[in-house]
Amino acid sequence: MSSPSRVSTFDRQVFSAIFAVTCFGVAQGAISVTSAGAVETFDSLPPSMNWSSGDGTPNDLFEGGAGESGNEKAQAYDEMTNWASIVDGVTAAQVNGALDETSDTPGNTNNLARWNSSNMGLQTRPTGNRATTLLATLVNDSGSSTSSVSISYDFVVEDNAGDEQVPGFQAFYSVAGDGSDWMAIPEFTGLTGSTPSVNLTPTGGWNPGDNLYILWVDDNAASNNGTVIDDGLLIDNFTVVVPEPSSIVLGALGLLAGIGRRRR
Ligand SMILES: [Ca+2]
Ligand SMILES: [Ca+2]
Ligand SMILES: [Ca+2]
Ligand SMILES: [Ca+2]
Repeated sequence: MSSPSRVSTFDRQVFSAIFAVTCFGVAQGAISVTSAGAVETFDSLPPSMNWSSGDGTPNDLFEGGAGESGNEKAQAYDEMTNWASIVDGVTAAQVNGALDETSDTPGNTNNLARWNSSNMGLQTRPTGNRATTLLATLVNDSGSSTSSVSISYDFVVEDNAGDEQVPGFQAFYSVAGDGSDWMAIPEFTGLTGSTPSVNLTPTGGWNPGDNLYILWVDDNAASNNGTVIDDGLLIDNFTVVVPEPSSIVLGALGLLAGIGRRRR
């Protein structure tokens, strides 16, 4: 027969295990951005809750319709000037498929974004679709609301012949993730090589526990007389920084808010 103290120890162990699993589950739900920020170096295939791509179903918006030819898909967005109209209504849940994997360098073509185990980064090089999507899902674990969040990464373009109809990525961010609030990120859009950085200022701020979604869309280039002209786009060392909450700054903001309320 177990003594009461042993049962108590067992209970504590069970509780600890449940607590650990619960915490682990929360931490795995998205890229955790603490007050120290976050850095993703892609040493292994990231979980789809953090980094994802289209789910590859035939009627997915970016995959193209089942009755659409390869050329029709590749040409679908070639004249597109308003990419915001394409992502408007797209939910984060529609871009929740796992990344594919490859070790080829330069990266070969695929309809999904991939983790490259040779260069330890994420890549896109579309084929067989309208565009390839890459989604980063962040969560504010800093413990504070922030009005701004800085994001940067290393960006490499492989086989850059400069003849794509829509070069580089079209990039957007969203807090809601329900398709209602995508905002363009010009600093990440149309690039053909650089280390981009941006300071995002989400409307209403970024509150503790909220997600922040970054969406990159890579147009599938229509072939030039049968020649594949799609560049390979590579992202590495994805870095997120949130400003340190300062009691002086918070105090000043509170004061300004108070003044604003009195003036209304
Ligand atoms: Ca890396
Ligand atoms: Ca492209
Ligand atoms: Ca295209
Ligand atoms: Ca193509």
